[in-house]
Amino acid sequence: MGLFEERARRTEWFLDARFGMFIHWGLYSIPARGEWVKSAEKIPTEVYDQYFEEFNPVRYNPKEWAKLAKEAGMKYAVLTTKHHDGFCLFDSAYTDYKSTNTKCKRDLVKEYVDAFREEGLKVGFYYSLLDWHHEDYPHYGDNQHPMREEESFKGAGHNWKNYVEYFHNQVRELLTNYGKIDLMWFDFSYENKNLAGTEFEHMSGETWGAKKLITMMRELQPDIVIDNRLGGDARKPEPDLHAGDFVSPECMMPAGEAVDVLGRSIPWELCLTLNENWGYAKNKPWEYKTTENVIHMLVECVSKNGNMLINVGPNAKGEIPKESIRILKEIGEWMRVNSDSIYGCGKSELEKPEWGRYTQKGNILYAHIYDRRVGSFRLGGLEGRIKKARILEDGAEVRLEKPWNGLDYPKDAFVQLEIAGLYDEKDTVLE
Ligand code: FUL
Repeated sequence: MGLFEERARRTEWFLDARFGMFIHWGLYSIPARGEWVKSAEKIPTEVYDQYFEEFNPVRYNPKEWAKLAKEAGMKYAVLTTKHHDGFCLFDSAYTDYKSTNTKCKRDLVKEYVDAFREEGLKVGFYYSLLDWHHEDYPHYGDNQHPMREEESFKGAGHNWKNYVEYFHNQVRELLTNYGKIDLMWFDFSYENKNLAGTEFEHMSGETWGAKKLITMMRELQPDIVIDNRLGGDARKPEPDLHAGDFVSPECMMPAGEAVDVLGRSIPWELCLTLNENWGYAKNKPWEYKTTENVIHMLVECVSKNGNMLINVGPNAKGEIPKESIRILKEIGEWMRVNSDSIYGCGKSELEKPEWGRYTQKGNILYAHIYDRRVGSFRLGGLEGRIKKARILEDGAEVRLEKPWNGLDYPKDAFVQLEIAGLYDEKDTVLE
């Protein structure tokens, strides 16, 4: 089996799931100014370490998080096991900078894995390739490591090999000590955007020892789905070993589906914040996206063959912000009656309609009508092809007006239409 086929096999559940929860949590939940705070505010390590001394999330109850994710209709989750600040939420043998050494003394990752698994969700790990705590990681822009762009990335005074060994060891721990792990979300970000166009712009798989890493990962967890942030080209007909199983656009809706050079669909996932930050910040209610907006983005992703990973940033006590909970519960209400139009669905060959989006599963077309004020719609390209139309939420018949296949759609009802029996069994070509 070629890499392309293997990827298709591995990502089957992922593509079916379509919707997941991202969780950004760590020491930065204490300053509550986002997960980049150490670098953004140039906080020296001794000062930042005060948060390490203090960290004690007494209300951390991942069972509640898992219930919420499930209620929202999410099928998987991804937790930051280590973000850029280097703090580990798991009991690593390779560092003291870990949750088990804080006041709480808990392996937060273990509890997360157990809780989410128990709710029947797939579990994923986020792991940052950056590390502002490790002495061999040459970083740029904070007080201790002022910008030294003239140095090679491997930087004088930093033993890059040691760092690579360190993080490979941690990945091994993560994929050995917690049972079956479904997804690995590596992250790399430029600490200084001025690096664009310099020799540091493109971190190659070689930088991360990616070949060796992926080989080890596949031995430990043959079916694990891995993102694309280790570098490598996923668009090649035979993708690089470390190119990853899916593309990971961030907070920016792609114009269309992701395809390789042969035009074949590549799995992708949009990760998105509910507010302005990934890590906890004291966001004002008006800084949150509306529920309707998030649902539209989910539909948009699916209509382009993509997934959506919605972020929550629990606070220092271990709680997901109330505003995020409210939005997720509202999404859950929508998913309860409309999830057939999401799970296992993908792009329709029909053109994007003006009134909303289509998603499709086999010969069932889901018309997501956004504009609540209009009572009837003309469905271009479907003349004579619709056998019946029903409202997904309540199964109510939608009147079809021949010969145009216009739909007499009830006003003010924000629901999805399920148009079943779109074409004959053999007739799979849409005009
Ligand atoms: C970025 C990171 O720098 C952000 O902090 C966040 O984790 C996001 C998902 O990826 O690259």
